Amino acid sequence: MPILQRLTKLSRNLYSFKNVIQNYPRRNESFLSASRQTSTLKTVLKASLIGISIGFPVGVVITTGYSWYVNKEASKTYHLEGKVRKIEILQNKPPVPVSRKIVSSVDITDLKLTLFQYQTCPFCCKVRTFLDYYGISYDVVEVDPVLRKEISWSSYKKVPILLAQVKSGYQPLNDSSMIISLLASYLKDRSQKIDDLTKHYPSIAMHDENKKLKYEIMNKYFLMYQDNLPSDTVMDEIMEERKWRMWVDDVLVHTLSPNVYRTFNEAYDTFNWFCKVGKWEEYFPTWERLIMINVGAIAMWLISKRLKKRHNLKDDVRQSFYDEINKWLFAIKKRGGTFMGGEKPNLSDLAVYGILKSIEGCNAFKDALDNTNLGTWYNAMMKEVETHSGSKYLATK
Ligand SMILES: N[C@@H](CCC(=O)N[C@@H](CS)C(=O)NCC(=O)O)C(=O)O
Repeated sequence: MPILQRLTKLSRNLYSFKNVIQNYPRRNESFLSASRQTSTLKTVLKASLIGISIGFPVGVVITTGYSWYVNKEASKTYHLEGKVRKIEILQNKPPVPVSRKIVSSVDITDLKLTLFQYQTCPFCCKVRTFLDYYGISYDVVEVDPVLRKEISWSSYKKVPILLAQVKSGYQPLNDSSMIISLLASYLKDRSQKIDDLTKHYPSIAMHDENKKLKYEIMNKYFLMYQDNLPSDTVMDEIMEERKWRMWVDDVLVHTLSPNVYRTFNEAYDTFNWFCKVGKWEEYFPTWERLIMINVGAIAMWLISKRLKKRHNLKDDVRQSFYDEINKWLFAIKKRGGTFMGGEKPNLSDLAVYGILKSIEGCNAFKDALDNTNLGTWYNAMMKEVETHSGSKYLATK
């Protein structure tokens, strides 16, 4: 190698050695900060490990404890699984004053009915719609939704309860869909006895997905035809009607609360409307009414948030409400008549109308009229129900 070349290489080597020396402290510093980072990471890891080692067993203990408790509670009632809860006939009418009498001049049935209800409960509106459409007279007992003392005689704690006078006393009928199926079966053949029909709708004990014991009413969407089974074509229509009645209870009704209690102000307006149409001023003292409005509005506003989640409604709850209404209207259009039942309403028309009637005075209902084509069907239904047009189809005995 020529001497000049060697000298150049030496100077380059010396330069890079100097660089290494000069950079050493900086490299050292970054080494130091890296080691600091490592120790921070270690601390975080340690903390997480401690957290996990405490949190995990605590979590396990809580979860195991809770499921042990749920299983223990459920085991107390497992023997009841499949048991029928008999709904006894009452010897005497409960001593509760009747709030008002609905007297229909076209009533050709000899039914003697008392409806225990809240005026704006969707399930109660559904039963009233059925009775009004067929022009059946009935007494109404308005129940206080907070104290519910008017139904203290009943082991079933929800409304509607329909009390039907039978030969041996008063037969309580629980659950709106069961009440409607039973009465519709009776109207097809009025030689049947109400208390005999009740036996086709037993209340059976079962545990739900949370292992809680509840009573489910069997056949509540089924009409009893006895020996007069309908033809296959009619059967198809009956199945379609049944499908929509179930949709009303399982889907449509769950869009109501998150909509009418959407904000605190809406909840408060809704309860004030309930007070007005339910004539609470007439039936309940001021202190009771104030509790009903204020406790009700706050509670329902809070609960409606949970209901929105539970029933998977969209963030804009109105949209979920419009979607379901549109689904219903589209099915009617596809079928090709004014109603789901064709040219006269069937039980699913009565159910949808009844449910929507319960929120007629709320903003959610007005918004639905403005944003969907609900109005045409709804007004046609209103005419049918208010003129008791169903009574035309009842055969005289
Ligand atoms: N499946 C029943 C539901 C009745 C129902 O949930 N009624 C509500 C009033 S809208 C009630 O009484 N709730 C009281 C409670 O759950 O304690 C029916 O169709 O009648």
